[in-house]
Amino acid sequence: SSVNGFELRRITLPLVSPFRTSMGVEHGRDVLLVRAVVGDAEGWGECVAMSDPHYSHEYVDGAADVIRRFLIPAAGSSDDFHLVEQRFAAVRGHPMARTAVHTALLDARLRAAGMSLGEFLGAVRPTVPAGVSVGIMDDVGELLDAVAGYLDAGYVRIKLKIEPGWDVAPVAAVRDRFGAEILLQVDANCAYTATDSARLSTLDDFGLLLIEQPFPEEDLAGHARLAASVRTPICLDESITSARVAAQAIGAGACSAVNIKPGRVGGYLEARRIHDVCAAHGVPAWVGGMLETGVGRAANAALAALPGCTLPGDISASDRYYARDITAPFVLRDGHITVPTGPGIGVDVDDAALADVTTGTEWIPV
Ligand code: OSB
Ligand code: MG
Repeated sequence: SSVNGFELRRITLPLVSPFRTSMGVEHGRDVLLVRAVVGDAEGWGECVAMSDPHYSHEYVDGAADVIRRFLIPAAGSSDDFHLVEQRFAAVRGHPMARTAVHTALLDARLRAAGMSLGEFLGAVRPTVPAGVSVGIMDDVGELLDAVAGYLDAGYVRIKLKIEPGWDVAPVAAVRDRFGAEILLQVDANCAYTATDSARLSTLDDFGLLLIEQPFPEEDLAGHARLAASVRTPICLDESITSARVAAQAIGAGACSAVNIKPGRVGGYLEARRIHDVCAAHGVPAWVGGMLETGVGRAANAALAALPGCTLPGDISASDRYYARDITAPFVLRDGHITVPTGPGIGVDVDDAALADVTTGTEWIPV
C-alpha cells in the first residue's frame, strides 16, 4: 500500500521523580511520536532522542528536523519497510529519527497483516524479566530507599547509574544492605577514562553482572584493554551503533555483553541483526531503555523476548517513570512484563491521554 502521510506529535510527560545520570538530570520526558497513515491502517513509532544531545548527538528538535526534511522525502510513499530501510541508508547518522519513522511503517504493515512485532522478530517468551535503572542520588540513604522500593515491587535486576565520585560507595552499600544474591550491574554512560581503570577494577569485589559503557563511544580499544584487566564483564551501549560495530567490538574483546537499543541503531531490523551477531558469538544481549512511553516500551518488550536476550533488560513498568502513560500501563507480574501479542506493537494509544500531554502536532502529507 501507499503511505498517505505522517503525523509528528510532540508530547511532554512529567517523570514521577527526577532521573539523574552522569549526563545530567531529567525532570520530564519530551517525546516525539511518529504516526504513519497507510490507507486504512496506521502505525506508531517513538523517537527516543532526549531534549539535549548528551547521550548521543541526537536531540528531539534535531530529530524532528531531519525527519521532515530528509527522512520522509527519502521514504517516499512506500510502506515496504525493507525498501525504506535501504532508502534511509542515504542519510548519515540520526538513527533515532530513522527508527521512529521506520517503526511507524513497520507497525502499520504488521497491523494490516495481523501479525505481532514479537512474532515478526522471532520472540520465544510470553513475558520478559524486568530490570530497573536507578539514577544517581544525593546520598546513599536515598539510594537504598529507592532500591528497596524497586525490589519490593519485584524487579529482578538493579542497575545503578555511576560516575566518578558515585561508584564504589553506592555499589558497596547496596550489596551490604541487600546481599550478594540480587542481580546488580552499573552504567557509567561514558563518564570514565583509562586513568580510572584501577578504580573500576575495584568493582570486581562486588559480583556485578556487568559494567556498562565506562569509556567514550569511540573507544573500543580502551574498552578491550579494560576488559582484559577486570573480571567483571564489560557491556557496551553507546558504542554499539550497528551490527557491524557489534561484531567488531566482540571480535576485538571490547565487550562480553551487549545492550541493544533499537533507537541507537536505526530500528528493529538492525536491532535483530545485533541480536543475531551476539547469539552467534555466544555473547549475552539485553534490551536497553530510553524512558519510553508505552509505544516504545511495547516494541522493546517484543525484542527482549528473542532467544539471545538472556539478561534482564531495562524494561520496567510504566509507573517507574510515568504516573499516566499514553497507552495502558505496563505492569510487573512476578517481576516480569507481558509481551504484547496483538497486531503490530500490540498496544493502542489512548487518544484522551495523548491529547492531554500533546505540545504540538504536524501533519506531513506524502
Ligand atoms: O544508558 O541506558 C542508558 C536512559 C536514558 C539514556 C540512556 C540510558 C538510560 C537508562 C534508563 O539507563 C533506561 C530505562 O529505564 O528506560
Ligand atoms: Mg546505558
